Amino acid sequence: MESRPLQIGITCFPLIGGSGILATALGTELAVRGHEVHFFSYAKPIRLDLSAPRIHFHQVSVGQNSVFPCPDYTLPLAVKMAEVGRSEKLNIFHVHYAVPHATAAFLATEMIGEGAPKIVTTLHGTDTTLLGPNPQYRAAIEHALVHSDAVTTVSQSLRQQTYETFELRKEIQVVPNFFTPPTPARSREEVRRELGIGGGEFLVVHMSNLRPVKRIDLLLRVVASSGRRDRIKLLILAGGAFAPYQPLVHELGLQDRVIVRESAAAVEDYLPAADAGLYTSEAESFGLSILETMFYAKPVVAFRIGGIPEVVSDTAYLHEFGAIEKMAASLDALIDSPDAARELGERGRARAEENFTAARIVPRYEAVYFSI
Ligand code: GMT
Repeated sequence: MESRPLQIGITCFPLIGGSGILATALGTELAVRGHEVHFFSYAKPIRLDLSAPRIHFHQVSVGQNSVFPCPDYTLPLAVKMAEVGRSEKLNIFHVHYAVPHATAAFLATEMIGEGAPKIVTTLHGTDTTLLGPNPQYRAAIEHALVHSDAVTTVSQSLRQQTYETFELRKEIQVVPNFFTPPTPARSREEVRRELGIGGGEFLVVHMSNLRPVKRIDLLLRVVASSGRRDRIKLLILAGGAFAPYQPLVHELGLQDRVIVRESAAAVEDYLPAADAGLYTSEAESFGLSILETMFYAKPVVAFRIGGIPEVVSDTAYLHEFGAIEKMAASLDALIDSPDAARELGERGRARAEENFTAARIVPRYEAVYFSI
């Protein structure tokens, strides 16, 4: 494979959410490998270290011009990408999410004209699953994909769904997500003390942005259905507001079982402190949080949906969507058999380290760049 340094523009959402986290990790790794990496977003991506060599950030202001009745992001983003694309002689625009990023990349390349960067679009889920079927967006997404030089998805499942959703006569490559577990800053004991976890209590962790697709209602119902609910503490590392779910916490009598940490909690501190991970999404193209949980050797219980089986294979307890009682029984089994739980967690870690490291995945993105 060719290996000269490239000038790469990465456009992503900056908030807590799988796609932005993955895009940030990818850009960071690419810079370590000698590429110049330019990030475009309306705010600094949450895990981006601006002091790292070869990392640049171009903030895009949301258009609030008084002549427009509504704010606009796509055009200012396209203009910024065109400006930097031209001045820095970018080779690649790698956009995460078709809407609006691939559309902005298309406009930017039209503005630049000859020698414009090639466009790589990575689909993370919502473009296909939520926006794809929506007639207000469908044609725009399809246009952006058709005009991308390469399209990737984060799982086979999302690739298949994308072909079923759009009229695409081009190859979609699957490049799975990766994760590099940071070293914890605090010990397991310290974190469990902070959380008030008593001896004999079993700490179940859930990390997500709490969007409706994460089915926090089912998450709470699984814990409420457990035969060992009085031994469980559920730690929710929330990338969104938890307040809307408080009434259900009370209805299920889980007030003293649920602990919430909102905003950018240090997952590398909380995951080692946990005993298992619980994920109840109704759709998940990959499940980056599940992969993060596996990297810290914590056994996972989840629904068998979307790309999750590709991530965990046989290293987790998977159940048909909605099978709350069975999920609760799996949690109980983990609580009752610490050795089996440890073994399952270790197998998850081995699978994660074998398949989903930066060393394995980043060269696959580089290969996509050089192929176009
Ligand atoms: O749902 C989220 O957590 C956020 C969302 C995003 O786009 O930021 O996540 C999607 O991309 C992640 C990274 O590829 C995947 O791990 C998630 O499975 C995917 N979410 C859904 O498909 C619902």
